[in-house]
Amino acid sequence: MKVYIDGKYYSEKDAKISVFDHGLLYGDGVFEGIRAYHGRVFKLKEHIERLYWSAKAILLDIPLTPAEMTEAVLATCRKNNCRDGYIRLVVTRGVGTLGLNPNRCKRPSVIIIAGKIQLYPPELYEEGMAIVTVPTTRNLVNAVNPAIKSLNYLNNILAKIEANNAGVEEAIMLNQEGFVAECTGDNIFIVRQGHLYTPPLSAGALYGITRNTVLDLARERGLPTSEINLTRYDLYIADECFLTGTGAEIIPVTRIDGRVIGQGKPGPVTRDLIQRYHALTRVSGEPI
Ligand code: PXG
Repeated sequence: MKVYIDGKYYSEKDAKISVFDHGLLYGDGVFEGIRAYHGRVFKLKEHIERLYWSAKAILLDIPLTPAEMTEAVLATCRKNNCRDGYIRLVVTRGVGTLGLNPNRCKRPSVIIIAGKIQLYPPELYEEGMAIVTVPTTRNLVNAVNPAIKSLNYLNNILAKIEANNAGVEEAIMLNQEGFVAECTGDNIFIVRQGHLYTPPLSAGALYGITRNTVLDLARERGLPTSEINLTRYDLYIADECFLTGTGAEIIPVTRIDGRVIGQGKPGPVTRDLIQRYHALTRVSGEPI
């Protein structure tokens, strides 16, 4: 594997950054997780756009234009013969001093890794997944806003550990008001009486690209959609529930906090959206 760092390619062994990089010292940086399918990078424009939004929010000047960044991602895929895979794009604040002041960091570093994704076990896509609500709440929107895809994922990692401790793969995180925000690396949806619901972004969630794609696919299919605050009660009485993310795609949820959701198996709307999503990944994306 060849890893892109600041315009050069390095072998996996030599792909290293400084211990003085504030990305490491303080989690000061931003990232994206992108998928390639069949020789095309899916939703590349949207991922690049979100990367620059995240960077803008933390006052980080990315040393490449969005067009140069797009080309760097595609070039890294070509270099690695990556046709189906997972692309991790990271921009760190760069090398600085041991103080947290970012103005000591001269130049942000850009890292692009074109590798493989580790998905949820395949049987969970067939049978559905059990998830639980965890005590760790989503970050406040007036702190590090959860809309920023920053290198500071410790809050989500704590929630993931709490899910693992409960014997499940994913956690539902509530916001400070007690409404459902999202999961640790996925957005959440429910279906009830022929209507699709997902929490509004203001509940404290990442502006998920798969979330947007699913809302589009649902509208195309004539399924009414609403972005409204959801409580745990709303999840429990749903007919169907699923999670969306670049890595997970669309994964059915059939048990929440010990309550069986709907019929206890992936429902018809979820299965239809999964098919539509796969169909879209087969035909769209930026050619590598
Ligand atoms: N919420 C959070 C907190 C995320 O990190 C999503 C929602 C889904 O967003 P997208 O734009 O991907 O639909 C994410 C994204 C991984 C992995 O390795 C995680 C994500 C994406 C790709 C891989 O766990 N999270």
